[in-house]
Amino acid sequence: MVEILDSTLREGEQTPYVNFMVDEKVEIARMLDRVGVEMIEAGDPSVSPNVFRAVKRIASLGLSAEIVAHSLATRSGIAKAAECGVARVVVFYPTSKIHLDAKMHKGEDEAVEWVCEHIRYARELGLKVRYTPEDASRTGFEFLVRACSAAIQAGADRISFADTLGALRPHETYERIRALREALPPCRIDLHCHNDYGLALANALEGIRAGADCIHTTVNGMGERAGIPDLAETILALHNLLGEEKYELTHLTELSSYLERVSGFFLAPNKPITGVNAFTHKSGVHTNGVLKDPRTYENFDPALIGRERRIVIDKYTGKRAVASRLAEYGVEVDAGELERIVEEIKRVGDERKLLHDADIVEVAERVTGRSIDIFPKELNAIVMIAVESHVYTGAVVRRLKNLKQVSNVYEITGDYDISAYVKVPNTWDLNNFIEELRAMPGVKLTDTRVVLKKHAENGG
Ligand code: HCA
Ligand code: CU
Repeated sequence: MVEILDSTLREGEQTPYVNFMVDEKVEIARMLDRVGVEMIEAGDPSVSPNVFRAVKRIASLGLSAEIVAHSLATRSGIAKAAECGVARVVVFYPTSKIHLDAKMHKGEDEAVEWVCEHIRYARELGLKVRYTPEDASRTGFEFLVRACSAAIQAGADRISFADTLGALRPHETYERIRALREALPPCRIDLHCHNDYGLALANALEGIRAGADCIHTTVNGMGERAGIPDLAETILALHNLLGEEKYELTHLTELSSYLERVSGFFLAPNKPITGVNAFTHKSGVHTNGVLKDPRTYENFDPALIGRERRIVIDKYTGKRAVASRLAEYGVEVDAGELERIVEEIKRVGDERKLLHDADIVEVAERVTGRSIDIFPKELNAIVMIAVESHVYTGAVVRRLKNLKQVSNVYEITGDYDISAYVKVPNTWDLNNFIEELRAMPGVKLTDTRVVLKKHAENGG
């Protein structure tokens, strides 16, 4: 049965310019546990005091996932991992000639001896051990087998085959893992595939097919350079292509958004599964197909991961999509009108970069000669309020909270002191509300912004 180790908190934090706060890490670990990943690599406690704190806290949460600490093959690193109370430590040490020569200045025999000594130390401290031969994919096969076999002998029960540079092609990963599986004594094999040629997930899937047990992922595919396989893509591939249904798919979108928010590392729109365009259809041929039967251009229903299909209306769009968009606004048109509306959309589309829904409705109005009222039944606005300097802000807040039009009130920094979220039936009522507000004692100035579109709150 395939397993997933998620390393967002370790490899993911190695993404350039990304640093998580301890509380954020705890939240991420909880969310990963809800998804159901088997292992969470929480960090290398030797990196900094806060990484140490985060690993320790995550280890104490009582999550179902096994909590793993990463460490170089040093006694102090392994001791720190044990202090954090994790179940497992990773002892990582390179095996490729280039890494041994350039970084470690060690020969092969010395390297094996060093690794085994540290694995034995970790076992003495009561830790389970995964051994990672760093740069395994560029290591001579015979030496790789020798190093891994010795590590298993010394007490490691897992080997992470690290394609540290993402240098392999899928068929090579298959062959390498196949041979490794046959050559090694019983152990679990993890696949840590970097994405330097965009082949990480393909490599990982080939590794599984060849008999490996576990795929390493990060949320949003974060990590050094081009990162490693994305958690959501991996889970959907396992679920839909390999029939592995044990993971909870509904949290993936939320987890990805949360990571974007706390990391400042944003996804490309065309990113599979979690990118904004992953379920958006544009050309007439595609939208027509999808509206007749979504299976024409969707591998699976986006609702599976809590997402929605979107259809873009512009010069590529056909009649069916335009009719369906107009129907969303309760606008019905006959066949002749529809034809002319689509023609007009193509003409307007050639002149503009973006067509908004309002433009489409305007075209429909022009073509049909009917006025179309698509304004929402409720108007939402954000009203910013500056308070007189001698007035206590809290007093104005209290008054605002008693007004039925106000749904939320915030005290804020900047030129204004208060921001209120207001819901009224129409512009007339909004105007009256603002007048009332201006007359309120203590209110010096207001600034009102009408909300055009409300998006779901980040992170649910
Ligand atoms: C690194 C180490 C590592 C380790 C992978 C693992 C790699 O280069 O920072 O422990 O499975 O890619 O080799 O991330
Ligand atoms: Cu890595």
